[in-house]
Amino acid sequence: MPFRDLRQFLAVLEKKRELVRVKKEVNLKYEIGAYIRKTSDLQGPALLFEKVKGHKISVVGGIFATRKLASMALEATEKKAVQKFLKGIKNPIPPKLVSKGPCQEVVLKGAKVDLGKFPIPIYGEKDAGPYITVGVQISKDPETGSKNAAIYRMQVKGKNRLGIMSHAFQHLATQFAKAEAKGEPLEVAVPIGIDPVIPLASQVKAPYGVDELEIACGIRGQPVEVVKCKTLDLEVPATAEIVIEGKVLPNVREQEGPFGEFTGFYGLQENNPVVEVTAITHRKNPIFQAGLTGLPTTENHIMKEFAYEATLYERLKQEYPEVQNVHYSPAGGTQFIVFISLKQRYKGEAKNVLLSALGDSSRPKFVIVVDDDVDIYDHIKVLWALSFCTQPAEDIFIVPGTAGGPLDPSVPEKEVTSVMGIDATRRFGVKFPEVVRNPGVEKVDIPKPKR
Ligand SMILES: Cc1cc2nc3c(=O)[nH]c(=O)nc-3n(C[C@H](O)[C@H](O)[C@H](O)COP(=O)(O)O)c2cc1C
Ligand SMILES: [Mn+2]
Repeated sequence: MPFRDLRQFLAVLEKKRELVRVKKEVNLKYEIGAYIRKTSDLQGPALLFEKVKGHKISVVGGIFATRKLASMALEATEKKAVQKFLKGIKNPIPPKLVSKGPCQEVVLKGAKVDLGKFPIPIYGEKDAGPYITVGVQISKDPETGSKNAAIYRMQVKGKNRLGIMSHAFQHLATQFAKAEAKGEPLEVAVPIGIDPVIPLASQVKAPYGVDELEIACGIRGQPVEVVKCKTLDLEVPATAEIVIEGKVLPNVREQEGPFGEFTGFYGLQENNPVVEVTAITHRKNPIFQAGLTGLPTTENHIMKEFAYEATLYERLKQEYPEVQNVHYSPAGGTQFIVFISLKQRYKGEAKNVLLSALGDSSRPKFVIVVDDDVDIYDHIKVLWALSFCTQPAEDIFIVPGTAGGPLDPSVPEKEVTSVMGIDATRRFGVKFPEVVRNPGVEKVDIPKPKR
């Protein structure tokens, strides 16, 4: 059964000892960020901050801090999570409109809107201010009405004012450009604290016009119940903890950032669009969801893994059925480094797979293809194959001047990069030495040390 809301997921995490309650009072400025940083480095658990200084609302953070937590959100094993995603991508289901939902138990409009009443953390030392980092921005195309759901960070700038950062190639930016050309605002609804499948599904690189919320419903195998917003012509998940309703203002740009980016570096300050908040609705005792972005690994990276892997796997598999698995390393921000395992059938196939993967719209920078006996989820094993199966002069190639991922501080020109393909499969068609094995290792059960 899919989760009805965030709370059901948190209850499961707590039962499985993957969530702990922080009883100590914590500060919104840096302290919540520091806690999530530490738990991310320690590989979990998720954290529920019960006492936030100056606030009655509790904060949950780090619920996607590890791949295991993300797979629990999908109610799948780590191995099956990609398949579950594919099911959702191939079988989207429309959400179900209902007349009311707990997310609107409290409705704040007009002068009652005050973002300062919500525990929105400041994460990084040089961040420009408090940031909403795991809301899901729901919006629609001003001409066709097609919907979109994705995550774009929002900087708190006042009681009812937020900065929003959507890269030009993202779908909200495309919708906003159309609205702005007509001199109109773009409505955007931001549910915070929802069934965790939804933020994960929002990371699918779906074609423009495809609603990622329908993909989430497909992954769940059941529609998400949605309610009409109070001040916008949009619908939001009925069981959200908090919903921000607002409008991206046409012809307004303000400085946004700096913010500790997914690259692990601070991004440049940019002039970005501004959202005027028209209403905030919430449950009676809402939980605010925090989420960390920064030096890998953070939940920002984990959240993208299954979605990106499912999309690239599906595309490559159609061209090269011998592809076994695809893994985006969080070290590369879940974008810049891709590992692929291949049951190579003919000479040169690994290089063709490399060329195809390097041309993917997710814009990887380094792709390594290994044989199918190499565990691509284990960096040591991939680097082992690189060390002992690769001849740099023959197996590595570089393509200069391709369109690259955003925010890469190493590029000489914005979003233009060289990319590298590495064939770390064994030399094809010649006898290669056997891998050392220790018989019976799978039967060994190490006794737990007594403490
Ligand atoms: C935690 C988190 C924060 C993100 N912040 C941003 C952001 O501020 N701006 C942005 O353009 N993309 C951001 N992304 C990536 C987009 O959500 C992602 O690329 C998504 O697929 C875009 O959807 P779209 O293709 O519908 O535009 C973020 C992702 C995560 C997981
Ligand atoms: Mn989209």
